[in-house]
Amino acid sequence: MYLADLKTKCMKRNQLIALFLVIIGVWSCRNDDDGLLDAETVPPRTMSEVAIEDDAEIMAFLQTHFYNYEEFENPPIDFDFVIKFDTIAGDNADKTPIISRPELKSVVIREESATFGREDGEEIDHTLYYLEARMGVGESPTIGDNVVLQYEGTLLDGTPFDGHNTPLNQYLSGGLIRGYSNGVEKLHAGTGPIENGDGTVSFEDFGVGAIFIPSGLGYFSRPPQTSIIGAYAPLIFKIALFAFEKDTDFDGDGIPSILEDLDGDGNLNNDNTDADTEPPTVFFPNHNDTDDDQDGIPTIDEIELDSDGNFVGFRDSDGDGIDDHLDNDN
Ligand SMILES: [Ca+2]
Ligand SMILES: [Ca+2]
Ligand SMILES: [Ca+2]
Ligand SMILES: [Ca+2]
Repeated sequence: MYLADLKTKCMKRNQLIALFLVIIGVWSCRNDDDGLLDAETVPPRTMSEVAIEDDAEIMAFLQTHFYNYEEFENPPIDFDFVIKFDTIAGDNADKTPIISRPELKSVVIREESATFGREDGEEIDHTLYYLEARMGVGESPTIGDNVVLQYEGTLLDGTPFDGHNTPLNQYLSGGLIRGYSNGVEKLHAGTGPIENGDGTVSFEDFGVGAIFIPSGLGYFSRPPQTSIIGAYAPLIFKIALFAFEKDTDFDGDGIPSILEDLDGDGNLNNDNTDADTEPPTVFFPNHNDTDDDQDGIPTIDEIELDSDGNFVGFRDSDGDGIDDHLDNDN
């Protein structure tokens, strides 16, 4: 049902793109508003200084907390496979801290301060930690895929700020914070959906994990206005990754979204071939643009597809090293 829904959603592409624009619009409004508001209420800080602080806070959490790894290792009957954190103290003084668990891994992700409207030109390497408490039996999605998951977001002190406790469809490059998308893509999906016979579906052997996100891969100085998240707050997301649509083609131009990450930096929202010719008020990165070079020929007519419409490869008709769909003088 859910994967089928994803397909349907792809066909309702215009609605999705409209949603994407709303999300971008929200961010844009915040950009406009931020100048005075943030200058008055939040002292401006550099990403380099905040990154060091965030990493120290996350490390301190990982050193002073454990999770219910014993339940994951020997699941009790009816165990819900939900990660629970607690401090290492008292009766739990002998537990293994998260930092020492082999399931904890990390990846370094570079982010620009310009993403948050800063003009100091900083590009900072952030460490994103992720804990795969249970590895799903399936594959991992890419940041260009539609996924089906449940999540809960909390601050480092455990205060929840957001969540969804039933299976939810998300496009991992659709306006979500980078640390979230780049963390979810490390987890493994399960099997399903399995029809339960009563109109509901379930998933089995899915991945369960937690992601520890420094604010530079989160909201940095610009948390959502209606949220309890403060400026420069590191975040934790607990995830149950059920399924994903392999090689999702978000804009329906025939190219899997992940292949529209031209610079291969794990961010689909900074690749926009025709940025110079798009109207100043819009920004359609290639994964959300059906005519990537804006030459009037849809991308889908400038690439190689098989008879079923599946992506086969790119085309370079004039042999200048630039593929046709990115070459507006071809
Ligand atoms: Ca990119
Ligand atoms: Ca574009
Ligand atoms: Ca495109
Ligand atoms: Ca074109």
